[in-house]
Amino acid sequence: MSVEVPAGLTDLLKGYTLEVLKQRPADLLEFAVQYFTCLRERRSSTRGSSSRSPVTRGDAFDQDSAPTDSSEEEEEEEDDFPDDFTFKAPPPSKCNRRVSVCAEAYNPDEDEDEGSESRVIHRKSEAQRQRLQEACKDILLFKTLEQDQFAEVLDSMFEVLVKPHECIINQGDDGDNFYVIERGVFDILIQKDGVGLCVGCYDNKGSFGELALMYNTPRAATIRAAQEGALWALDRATFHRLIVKNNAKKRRMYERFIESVPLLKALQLSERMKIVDVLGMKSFRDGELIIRQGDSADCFYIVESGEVRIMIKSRTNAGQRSNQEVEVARCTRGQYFGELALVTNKPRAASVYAAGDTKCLVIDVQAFERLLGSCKQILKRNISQYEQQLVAVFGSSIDLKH
Ligand code: 1OR
Ligand code: 1OR
Repeated sequence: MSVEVPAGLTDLLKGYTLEVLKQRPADLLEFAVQYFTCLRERRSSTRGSSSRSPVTRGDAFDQDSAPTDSSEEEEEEEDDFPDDFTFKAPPPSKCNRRVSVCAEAYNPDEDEDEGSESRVIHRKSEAQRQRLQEACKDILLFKTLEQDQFAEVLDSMFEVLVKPHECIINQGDDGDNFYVIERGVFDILIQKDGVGLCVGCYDNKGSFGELALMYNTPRAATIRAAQEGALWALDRATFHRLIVKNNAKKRRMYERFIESVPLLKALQLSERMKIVDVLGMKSFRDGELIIRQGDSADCFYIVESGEVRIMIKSRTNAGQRSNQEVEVARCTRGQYFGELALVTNKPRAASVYAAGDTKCLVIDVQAFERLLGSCKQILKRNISQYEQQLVAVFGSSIDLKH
């Protein structure tokens, strides 16, 4: 029995399949409805006008406005599939509840329809799984998850390969995914007076894209690949279900403690809670190295319990650094360390070890820059005290701030 395949069917299905593979939607049926509706609208708008006027349906649609000749247009009409048609699925309708940038945290407990039925699993090869695990092992937002929640996060993540200069996130857009960096350098750009200003970068590690998903705000920055790279993405629904819900728990756990940290007293409650939302917790055993003098810095610590020893390599008579370490200070509950290298943009000035079992809250450098701006004066004042101490201990005058 021979079956005639209607003209255009193959292209129609191929287009849909390609978009599914590219965008990996959580709900294939919902995506199909959106995709084909959009395609139909595109077709009627093309038929309705002799020229290819772009469809204006907001951010969700992205198209090539390259002009084509009339013969091509005829061909398209025949198979019902315009070849300049590209489709970007609009985020789920919840995303339309856009609020202002300084909004309070979105309350996950109000969300009822993000239950386990919306679970997405992206199959991975053993090699992919290992690369994913390696990329995620130091991600602070994952540090306070239970083991099974973390496993679910890993199951839901999917690989995204990026080309040089590709914008992964555009400032002002709605949030779709949260990204963990496997490899590559990514610039952080902020629009100022119509110009994109580079305010920092991620160098082969870290994560971005959490803010729009946590607070239901437009993307706060543009993230652009400086070179070819690889990312792991976590879709918005899974991020809400696992990370944002976990944040509600984190707030309950750390609210009191964070309020008691002297450094953070200058901040407003909502600012302190934003710190809680992005912090991670790390435990260290007695004697474990937390920071190594001379290393480059990517985070800041607050001691939650236990104690740490700050050790500096002493100098020889000739002024050379010897291998002998001298204890110069200790930090206990509520005190912080690891700010100096972030403020000065220099390598770590001292090594830090756990003295007994110790727990520290950890904030990454981007969140430090973003959230602790108003604490910088206090930080700088305390850094001046290090300098005086340095002279007292080593008899040399070193400016730690520059
Ligand atoms: P998002 O979902 O808003 C853009 O999408 C992401 O860029 C954002 O989440 C953060 O993960 C990341 N200010 C705002 N967002 C930043 C910043 C940042 N850095 C990284 N992101 N600042 C730069 C700090 C070095 C403050 C600039 C004033
Ligand atoms: P960091 O990012 O350089 C090591 O990483 C951290 O140790 C440093 O930030 C400070 O947070 C912390 N001199 C240098 N670093 C110190 C000192 C210190 N104390 C704590 N840190 N001095 C002790 C002053 C009481 C001067 C040493 C002679």
